[in-house]
Amino acid sequence: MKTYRIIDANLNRASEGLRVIEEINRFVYEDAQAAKNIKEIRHKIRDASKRFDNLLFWQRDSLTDKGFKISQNETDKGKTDIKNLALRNFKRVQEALRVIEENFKTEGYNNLAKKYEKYRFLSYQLEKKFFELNFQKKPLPKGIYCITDEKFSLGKNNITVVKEMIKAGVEIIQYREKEKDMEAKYKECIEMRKLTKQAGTLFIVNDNIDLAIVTEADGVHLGQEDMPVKQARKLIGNKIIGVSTHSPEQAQKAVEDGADYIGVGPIFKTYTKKDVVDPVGYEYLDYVVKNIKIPFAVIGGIKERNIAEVAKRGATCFAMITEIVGTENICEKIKNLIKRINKAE
Ligand code: TZP
Ligand code: MG
Repeated sequence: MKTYRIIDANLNRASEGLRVIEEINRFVYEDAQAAKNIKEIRHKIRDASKRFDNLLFWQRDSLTDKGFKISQNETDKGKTDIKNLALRNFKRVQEALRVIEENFKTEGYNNLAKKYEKYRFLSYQLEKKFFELNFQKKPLPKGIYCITDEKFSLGKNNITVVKEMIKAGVEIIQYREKEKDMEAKYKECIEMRKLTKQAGTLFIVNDNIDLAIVTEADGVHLGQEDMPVKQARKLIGNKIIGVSTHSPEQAQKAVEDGADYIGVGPIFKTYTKKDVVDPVGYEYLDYVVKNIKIPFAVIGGIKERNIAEVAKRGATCFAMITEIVGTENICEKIKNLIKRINKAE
């Protein structure tokens, strides 16, 4: 009969652990789908042993539980963080499910034990998904890295342009807008974040780390005059930090400081950026290909006519402004650019 006391305690443990995870998904990450998935398994765990409810209830005697005294006397281990909290609760759920499974087996309820085993495996999957989604940084995608700039967008607004980029299937978009005030930029970023999230496109904000954080972008792109990487890291946690570099020294420093990727350029002459440095040409690109171990995106004057050449020298991610935003048919342009890259390989 004591087995039912164990099962009861562990059903509670599993449900409570799931509830903690559910709330983290709901309130911290505002991920309604994940919260719903957790809630479903929480209910299934309860429902599966519903017919034992009475028995379990009568076996319960929480106040004389020796474990209760032990945990009450445990000293406070200090502050933890959300990641740890979620991890601990996933483990708690899995352990509890294992205990339920084993105890139902002892009582001869093998099918029920199998059910709890299934829930345990489901919880491993949910755990993997949770950490992938919220904590694992995606590497810099290969291919086209789109950057906005409304004044070169042939009269289209930034949102329209971003919708076309998404439609073309690009995997990363950077919001770069030098002419607007913070409020206008904030509104655009909020809208773009929504669109890119739905599409699964990485969304990076240029220059303003505060804007990147409040709009829940995937990361920030910093120039040499912007906030240093080490300080930015303190604010943005493990989100993506990209840094513009123009020389081997800057590249080395970005790596040492913990940047996730670097911009390499301007490869060619460009009139898009005010006070831009002279083209670095292929010499610096060759250096990066050979010596730098983090991902990089080439930038500056990249066009359909020269992209293959740059690809042949070892670049795999190509950042562009005017070649993409300054064309009538963005989808068509992106298709053509990809064709050129693929041919160069
Ligand atoms: N950083 C180095 S060059 C450049 C930036 C932001 C401008 C790139 O624009 P374009 O139109 O692709 O040459
Ligand atoms: Mg900048």
